[in-house]
Amino acid sequence: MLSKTLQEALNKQLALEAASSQAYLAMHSWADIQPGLQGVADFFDKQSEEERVHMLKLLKYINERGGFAVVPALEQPIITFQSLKRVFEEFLRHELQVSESINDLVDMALKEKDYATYNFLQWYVSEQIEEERLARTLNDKLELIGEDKSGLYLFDRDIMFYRNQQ
Ligand code: OFO
Repeated sequence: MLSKTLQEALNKQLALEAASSQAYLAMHSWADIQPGLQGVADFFDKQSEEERVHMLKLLKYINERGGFAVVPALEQPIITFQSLKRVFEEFLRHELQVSESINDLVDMALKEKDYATYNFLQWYVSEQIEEERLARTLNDKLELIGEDKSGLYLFDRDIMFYRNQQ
């Protein structure tokens, strides 16, 4: 049975995963209406779906352990961006925030000696390593490309390839 504190903390994480899904859906929509960014649009569509899966995993786990998973209210994420670079900076910032929150949860589970939750969270720990690496790689690439149009063309063309490599 989950403690009240852990239940609340896991529900906060559930809300953060839902917020990630919304944030990436907004990035998808922004990219979708920019000329030539279909690859980026598809990338964020997939990222958004994946975050929903992360949220659902938490929902199932909280309920399975005798808690009550709370579906959060939707907040509007950032919907418009000055540049592609800003989108990916925001993507990295978001993933770093998620990693920090997962680490705090792991810490809490250990302190409470809730090894089932500790074990459950390991999946998220590994996932965050991959997500952070992907976000950093893409930011580095954009830094190199700068304003170079052919570089941006290749970035958009190959982005799904980088994602599938993770
Ligand atoms: Fe990438 O945020 Fe979920 O775990």
